[in-house]
Amino acid sequence: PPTIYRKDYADPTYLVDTVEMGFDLEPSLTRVATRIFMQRNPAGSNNEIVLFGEELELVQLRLNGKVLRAADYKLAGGVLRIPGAPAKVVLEIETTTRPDRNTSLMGLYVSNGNFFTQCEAEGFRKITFFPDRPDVMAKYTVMLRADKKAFPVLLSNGNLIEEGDLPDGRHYAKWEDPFKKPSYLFALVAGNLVCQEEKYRLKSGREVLLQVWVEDGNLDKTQHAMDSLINSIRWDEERFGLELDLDRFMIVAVGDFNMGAMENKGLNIFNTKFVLANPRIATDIDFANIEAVVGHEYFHNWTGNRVTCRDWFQLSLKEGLTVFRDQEFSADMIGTDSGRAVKRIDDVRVLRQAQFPEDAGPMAHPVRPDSFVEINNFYTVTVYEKGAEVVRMYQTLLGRDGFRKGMDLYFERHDGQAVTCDDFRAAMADAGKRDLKQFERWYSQSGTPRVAAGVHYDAKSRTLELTLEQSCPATPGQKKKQPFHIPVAVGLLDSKGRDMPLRLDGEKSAAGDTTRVLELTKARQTFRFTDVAEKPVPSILRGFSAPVVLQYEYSDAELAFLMAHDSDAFNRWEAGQRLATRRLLKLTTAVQAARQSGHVVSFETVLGNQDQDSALSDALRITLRDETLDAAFRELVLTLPSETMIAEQMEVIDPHAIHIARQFMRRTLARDLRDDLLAAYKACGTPGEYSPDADASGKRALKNVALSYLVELDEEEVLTLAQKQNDEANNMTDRLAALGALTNSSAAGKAAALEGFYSEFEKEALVIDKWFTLQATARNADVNTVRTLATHPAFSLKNPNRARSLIFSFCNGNPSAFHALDGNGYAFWAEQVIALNGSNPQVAARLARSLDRWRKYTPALQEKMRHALQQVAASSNLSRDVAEVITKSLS
Ligand code: B3K
Ligand code: ZN
Repeated sequence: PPTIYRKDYADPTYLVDTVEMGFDLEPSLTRVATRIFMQRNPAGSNNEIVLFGEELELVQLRLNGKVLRAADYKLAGGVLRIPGAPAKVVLEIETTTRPDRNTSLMGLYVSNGNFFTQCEAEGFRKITFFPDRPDVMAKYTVMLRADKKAFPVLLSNGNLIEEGDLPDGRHYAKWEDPFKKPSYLFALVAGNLVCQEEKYRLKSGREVLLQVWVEDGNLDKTQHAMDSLINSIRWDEERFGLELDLDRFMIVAVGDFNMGAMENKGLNIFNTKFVLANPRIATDIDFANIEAVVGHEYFHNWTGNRVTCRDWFQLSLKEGLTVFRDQEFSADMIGTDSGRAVKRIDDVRVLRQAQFPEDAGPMAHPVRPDSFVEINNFYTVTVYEKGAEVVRMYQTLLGRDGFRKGMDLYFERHDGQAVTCDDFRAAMADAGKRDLKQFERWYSQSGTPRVAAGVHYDAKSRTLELTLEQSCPATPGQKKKQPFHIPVAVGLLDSKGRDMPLRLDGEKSAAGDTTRVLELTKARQTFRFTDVAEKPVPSILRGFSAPVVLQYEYSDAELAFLMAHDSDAFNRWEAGQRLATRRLLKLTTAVQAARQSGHVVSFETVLGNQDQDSALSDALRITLRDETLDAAFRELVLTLPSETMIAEQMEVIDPHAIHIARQFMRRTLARDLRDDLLAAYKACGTPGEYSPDADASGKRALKNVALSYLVELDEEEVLTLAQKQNDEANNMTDRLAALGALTNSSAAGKAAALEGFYSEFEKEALVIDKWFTLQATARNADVNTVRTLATHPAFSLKNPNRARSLIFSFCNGNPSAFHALDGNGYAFWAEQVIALNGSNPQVAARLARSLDRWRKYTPALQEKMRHALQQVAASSNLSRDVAEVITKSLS
């Protein structure tokens, strides 16, 4: 398959003014009639009309009323070309598709008897022939016709302008979207659905209709999505002055969906996972995710829909920006400073856990990629989460007001247009009167930059020199990197742990702010602080002010000091993570050494002897006891870096040694902190009515992390607590935590608890997903556990959520079992990738990514991984999606 390059961008030859579509919806054969009013683009290079179409039956094609014969156009490889076309064209196209056979879930498909569409990135071409590219924006009118009994609800973008009955038990609905949009934002839904609706008054006084559509029986699970939508609308008005531009806004939930959700204009389509919630079936994390995703899709209405991307290389223009907006929205919804810090820590954890490895692996790409084979493979944590960090850096550099001015200018200039990341950067630079030329490198260079810091304090002159040195490792296609423009937020702590005034050399006096954003633009720079009364402990990269790895040799004592005192909550947490990581790496090395020496009786003894260091336990105890800190924050501090996170710190990854070391550390901490954990568990017990708010969910998080440590002790008393919580929980958060604790313990009742859970929630697909995940990631699970679960009647590879709940959870979330020495985990992975490749290439390609860090592992594992990769590579009918991932992994 060919590679597409950003540098090859060419303007469309024809632009579309309006599109009229008629659908005769039948699951086995749907007829689509499309009328496209187009004009030659003065910027285009010729008079050839270029349309894309895939898996379509072309019934008839008419140009300005004249039927085209096969000789009048060329149709090959999914591209239909009509050469020598006049300046003004009305193109009429009749096609048919087979939605019930569409297992890729792209284009028009059927899920549980209802019709849905997914067009981003290039799914519209599976519905009709069209210049399916985001820089072709047009107004759409859509007529839907279907059997009234089977499909009583007919929805599309924009406003409903007409509906009525037709002969033979059929009916119709006509929708008109008043805004120009690219084809990827087209949507239709038809089926047997019900909705919760509310009228909402905008700040301007205009009233809008809000609807959340679900399958019958789920109306008791829509309130949180509705509340989240209302909060999103209000927030975008307040924070960015952006108003909902439609009179009607709909969210529809569907059980079969490739990703999280889709921002189709006025008709957002969501994975049920990000809509349906009530305390019985959803955890605190689900509630938070729903708020974030509802916000995200809603915010796209401006950042993505009103202003869209010129081409798919610019994807982060809308995605990075919209993730940043949803992160800020969630933080503002919590409202407190400490709550904001918790949210920030959560987001950085995702970045480090998923994006840093991507940036260091064979699929590494810049935030604005230069090439791709299959665009769907580039909806990545780099484009989304690193992209959001890049947007956050504008705000850090320009300030909140400056950033807002930049956003205002962006909309002033580009409303209704399809633009580039450079246009966004120019708006920021012009509004803030800043030179952001060098900042472009965040878009063009891949890899995670390193910032090494060194400090030198001179007591005599009372000056502190902070030297920052940046570098960036080589990534595929990019050997040498140029320096980035990096905002580094810094504070200095005195010996009592207080923030010191900051005065840079040359400044008249210290600024009021005790955090200073230094701008690192050269490979190496020294910043000199004067009037520094005593030798400080530096707090560097506060709030994680840039997506980099900070290298600074803190002593253990300094880390414990920062954990106890830093006014920057992020760095307080970070200090604990550094301390834990350092120790975990030491223990991992000890496990490897012991294994090498041959006769290991028990790692417990070996590790117990080698490391009696209590610095971490002591520091954690102080945090745990500090009731001035939010429970949510204490929970984050108590949570050790994941096995994946530790793996990324190693030259050669040894998943089993990491697992043993981390488990040992959890047991040690459980022993050292037993009484405090028990006290926290009891203090945070929150009976009474469930609420997903930050305070209540923080308490549950702390309580449940305490429980998970305590069960490591295998004491009767604790196992009884877990069993009791499992039996009495009045919400899914506590229930699932208890079930997890039991499953990972030796409790007698664990099998019964798992069975009880299944039968209680058998009818709740999203809960059964959790049931599969819990078992796939359980400590005693191995590939055979997962193989057995895959034969369970409730398992299906065809439903993406279910596939992710079992297969992805095991391959990505249970490293020590997946990387079993016999290679059986990899063999299983290869089978599943091949099976999914046949039905759903997009989901298959995601799973294919599970082995892309194979070169980092021990030689024995590498060999087996390579074998599995080659097995997939050699299988027939490999999709473009999977082929790209496998080829890049092996190259
Ligand atoms: N824009 C969609 C993602 C579409 C993915 C296509 N493979 C959801 C979102 O980011 O909001
Ligand atoms: Zn998005």
